[in-house]
Amino acid sequence: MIIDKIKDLLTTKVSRRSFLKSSATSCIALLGLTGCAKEDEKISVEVITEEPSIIKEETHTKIITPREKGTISRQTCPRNCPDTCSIISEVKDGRITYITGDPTNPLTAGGLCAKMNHYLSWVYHADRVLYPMKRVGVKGEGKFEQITWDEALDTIVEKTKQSIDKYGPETVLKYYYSGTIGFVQNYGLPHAFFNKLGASDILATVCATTGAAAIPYTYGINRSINPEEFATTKLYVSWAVNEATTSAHSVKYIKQCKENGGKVVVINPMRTGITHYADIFIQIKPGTDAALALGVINYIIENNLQDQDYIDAYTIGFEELKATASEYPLERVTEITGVIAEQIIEFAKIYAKTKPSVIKIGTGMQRNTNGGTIIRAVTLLPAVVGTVGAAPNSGFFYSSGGYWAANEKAINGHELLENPNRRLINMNQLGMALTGQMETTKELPITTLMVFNSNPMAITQHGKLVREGLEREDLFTVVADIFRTDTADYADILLPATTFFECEDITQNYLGHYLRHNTPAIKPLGECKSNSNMFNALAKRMGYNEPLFDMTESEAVKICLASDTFMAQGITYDSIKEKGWVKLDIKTPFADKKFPTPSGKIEFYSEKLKNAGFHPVAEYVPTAESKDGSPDLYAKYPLSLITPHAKNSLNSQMHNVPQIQELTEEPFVYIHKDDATKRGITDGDSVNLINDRGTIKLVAKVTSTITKKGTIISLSCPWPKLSEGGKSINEITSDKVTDMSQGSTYHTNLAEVTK
Ligand SMILES: Nc1nc2c(c(=O)[nH]1)N[C@H]1C(S)=C(S)[C@@H](COP(=O)(O)OP(=O)(O)OC[C@H]3O[C@@H](n4cnc5c(=O)[nH]c(N)nc54)[C@H](O)[C@@H]3O)O[C@H]1N2
Ligand SMILES: Nc1nc2c(c(=O)[nH]1)N[C@H]1C(S)=C(S)[C@@H](COP(=O)(O)OP(=O)(O)OC[C@H]3O[C@@H](n4cnc5c(=O)[nH]c(N)nc54)[C@H](O)[C@@H]3O)O[C@H]1N2
Ligand code: SF4
Ligand SMILES: [Mo]
Repeated sequence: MIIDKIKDLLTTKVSRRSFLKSSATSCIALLGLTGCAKEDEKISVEVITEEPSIIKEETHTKIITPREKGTISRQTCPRNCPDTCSIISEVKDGRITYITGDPTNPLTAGGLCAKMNHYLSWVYHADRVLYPMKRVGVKGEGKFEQITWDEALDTIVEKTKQSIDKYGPETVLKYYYSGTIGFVQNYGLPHAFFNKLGASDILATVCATTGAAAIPYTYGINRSINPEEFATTKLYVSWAVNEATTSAHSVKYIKQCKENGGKVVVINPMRTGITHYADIFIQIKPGTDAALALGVINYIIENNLQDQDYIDAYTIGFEELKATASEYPLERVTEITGVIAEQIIEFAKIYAKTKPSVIKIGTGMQRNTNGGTIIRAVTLLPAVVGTVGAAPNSGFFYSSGGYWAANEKAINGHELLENPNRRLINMNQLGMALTGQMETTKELPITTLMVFNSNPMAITQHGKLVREGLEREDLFTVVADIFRTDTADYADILLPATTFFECEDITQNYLGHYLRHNTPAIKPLGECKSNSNMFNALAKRMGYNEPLFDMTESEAVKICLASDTFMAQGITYDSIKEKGWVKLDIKTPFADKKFPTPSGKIEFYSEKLKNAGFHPVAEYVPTAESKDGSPDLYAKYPLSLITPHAKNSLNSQMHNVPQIQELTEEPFVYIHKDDATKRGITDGDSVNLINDRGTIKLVAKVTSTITKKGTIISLSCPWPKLSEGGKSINEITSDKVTDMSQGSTYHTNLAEVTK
């Protein structure tokens, strides 16, 4: 029986190799009900040929071959990806037979990225969780049995109420992040249930809050230029970002910039795809960018290359900046950053003299214990050369998230929350919280954990502690997911979530100015429910009867659209549903040179920063795990480990899709040839990556260009159960938090590699 087959698949623990084999055969076995994309349905792809080889693999345009047409509908890729592609899908006999990027949308024009070209194999994956399940094996073993929705909801209600009776509602912890990032299915309706319940919330600082906290000290508010303008700028600085991997559609604008005679500078410890275009590649030591920024500012000021008219008119604190920057002469900056003086000078000159220019402030450098001070230092540069607000293609880009305008607060039930001071658990320290090591969990333990839109066993730092927490027999865990992830293996109740092809939503880019709608292409598979529908069902089973809990997805979308911004631009439900997307009218940021800082000017010197306990201008602070920051630890673990995102996966998603498995190598670590030789390691060796948080096994990739001596790189976030020894990179990453906003520090790790 097919259902037995699915159960079989759901009850076995798999190694990566056996998984590969089993997925391939189970796809064939299960075609028809769950089904994978059939061979003959595979979409032919034509690679954009003029792209350089490393980028060639990223975006694809499809050759649309003549075929029998089905029903067309429009979706939006809701992964946590800046591009938020518009998608067109075709359905025949209730089944999606074809997908493509919407060619009418300028930003995502046509092609989906290499990974999401395989969306059909994801939707119709044989291993999808299609029914509610209850755990029948030990925690983590992955043995489940199908149950009804009634039984699932009743069990959750009973267990949750028992916990609440004993400890109060804050014993329940909601854990979510960005599995899907629509306003309804992520930021909106699911939260109403937790607000009504009064559950502990998470401090959702895993991604980019550190930079978002730092920028306002300088400019008062986060306002980035339109990224489509990268194409017309004269100098594009890629600072701690890996565009070709993490935002495939921004590459075309950088390419156009080059074709228009513009220059490109890359500042990154890792040689990224975009380095192909770089006029200058500054391969910096991780966590040292504040020193580089201050050194460049010092060189500019010493050589009188700054835009003094702009500085006089629109900034305060220039004298303090000058004095602070003078503490960063070339020799000192070279010593800290590992960047030679000639390169610092070359960059300073080109940056001061080329206008317009744009710094793309990436999220990489902020994921360090000193991340806030780094971003603050980098934000000072555009003001020194007077680029902010000067033109549409001038200044900086951090994120378009500052322009998000949906009305999701009207559907998240915040008004139902009785205790606005409910406990907040930093999501970066889930392991500490679940094991009672966090101060606020010592007296009041977490006894019920409800996870949706997240896979903490793969994505959360210090995985060993997370696992210990999830293994607790007195913890009742509910996981809602599309697949039986590592986290799901620890669930007492596993709830089947829909994909975005099966529910409705709206989204906005964090790269660009587009609002997009997502129409369900097909009915939910099996007994899957969208996040909004499942948490509403749970709320009603708890006895909550507020109207919010009867709200449909369409009603929720309509409320989200009823925001002042959207209404002022004449956007209606019907219009966005029909076209799928609309470009918002957003003006050039800071064109009026008004900055909502305390002084109303750009603040080189910030009293606010000083009051928050930081250097009022900027400074270089060593990271908590580095030669200067922790010499003893460095003596034991002399390699700096950074763990950026991977090309063929989206955080922990797509790793289990057969075609992606074929594309992806075993989890590996890049190590410089000198570091490898010193340790007797050769390319392809199986090695241990070790620090005080644990040990994982990886394959060594020996390189002389991708990383420099002293820095090792391993990509995030493979499924532990598809990795050697059942552990992946986040087993050993740091759960310390950043200086501003208590964000994640995935790149602040010292480690050692042994054969
Ligand atoms: N294919 C793919 N795309 C993705 C994702 C994915 O997992 N896969 N994830 C999505 C998500 S959630 C996000 S937040 C974005 C992130 O998008 P990006 O910011 O582009 O990605 P990251 O990989 O986090 O880091 C960017 C770069 O920072 C560099 N870096 C690390 N430490 C430092 C440092 O101290 N200084 C400097 N100068 N550079 C440093 C890394 O080498 C890396 O190349 O990507 C999104 N897009
Ligand atoms: N080492 C290291 N770790 C990192 C990072 C790094 O740079 N280095 N980056 C971090 C960053 S920036 C981020 S944003 C986080 C991302 O962390 P997460 O948001 O947890 O990442 P995802 O893997 O995208 O999604 C988690 C799960 O959501 C499920 N999902 C997808 N759609 C739905 C849905 O509609 N409903 C439900 N219920 N589930 C759904 C997916 O199947 C997946 O298992 O990872 C972080 N982890
Ligand atoms: S992951 Fe990003 S680039 Fe790929 S299809 Fe989705 S939005 Fe587009
Ligand atoms: Mo992220």
